[in-house]
Amino acid sequence: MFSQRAVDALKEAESVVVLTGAGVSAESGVPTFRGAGGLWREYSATSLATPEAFRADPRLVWEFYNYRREVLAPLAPNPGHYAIASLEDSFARFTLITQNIDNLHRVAGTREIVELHGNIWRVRCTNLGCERYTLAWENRDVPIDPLPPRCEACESLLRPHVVWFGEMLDPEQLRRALVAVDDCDYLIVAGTSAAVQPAASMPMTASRGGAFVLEVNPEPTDISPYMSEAVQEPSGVALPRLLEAAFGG
Ligand code: BJW
Repeated sequence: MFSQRAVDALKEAESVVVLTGAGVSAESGVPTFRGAGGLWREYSATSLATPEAFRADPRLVWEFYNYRREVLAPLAPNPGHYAIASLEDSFARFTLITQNIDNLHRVAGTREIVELHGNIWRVRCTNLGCERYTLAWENRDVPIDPLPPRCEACESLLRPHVVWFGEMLDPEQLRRALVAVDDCDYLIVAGTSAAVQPAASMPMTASRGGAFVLEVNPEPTDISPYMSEAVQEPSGVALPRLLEAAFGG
């Protein structure tokens, strides 16, 4: 349960950032990456979520992402996603920075979103010279077939529009995130283990800048001791309650 101080600081805030990770979608049925039941417990991250893995076996990597798309297709946002969407219109400036690729924040109605690690429903070309190299487009056909899929424009391999380990984040998405974090006076960090850079550093950056930083996670993380407050509850419970306490629902 959060303190009155956390509620009052939110009411007074003008520039709010919410940073989310896989835990925010856990109550929708999306598997997290680390911890019990996490994807990286069952599958090898280095064999499936690196550019080297894709170069070595694009078909295997596409099979993994098709499987993930099939798991995600029927899933819907949960009360945590909706609480975040409701926060957007309460502040002069609001940015959601998500590490999630599942699109559920958009489905819940959040408009100002930075997708730091991409979007699993988007596809782009691997050929630097192709117009579709940077232009990702949405493909919701599940599964993508035949594998591995090829670009209609240039016949090169297509890839999921996600950020793998060792890859640079999209510079524009990262720039928007860092500007928002620098500017904010309140940051909610929900459902992330804060194990993956550069997202993991953002709560500390906000804290050093003087923002109130509220962590929402049923488990303590490495950054918990440095937060203004850490609430050990599921985000689908804590975030609607925070919204209710600050704005009466
Ligand atoms: C609940 C809940 C409930 C459960 N309610 N909560 C500096 C130092 C050291 C290393 C690096 C560094 N800078 C870069 C690196 C390398 C690397 C990195 O950080 N490695 C670390 C593992 C050490 N970073 C990168 O490679 C990044 N690129 C980059 O920085 O480029 C420049 C560069 C490269 C190399 C060297 C130096 C610079 C790219 C990172 C891309 C991450 N990609 C993935 C896969 C995306 C595609 C896919 O899905 O397949 O993104 S990995 C995976 O982890 C995914 C997630 O977005 C990301 C974060 O995970 P998240 O969301 O935190 O999930 P979990 O499972 O870890 O945690 C869930 C949490 O929820 C838990 O705490 C639960 O308790 C909680 N929870 N139920 C609320 N109901």
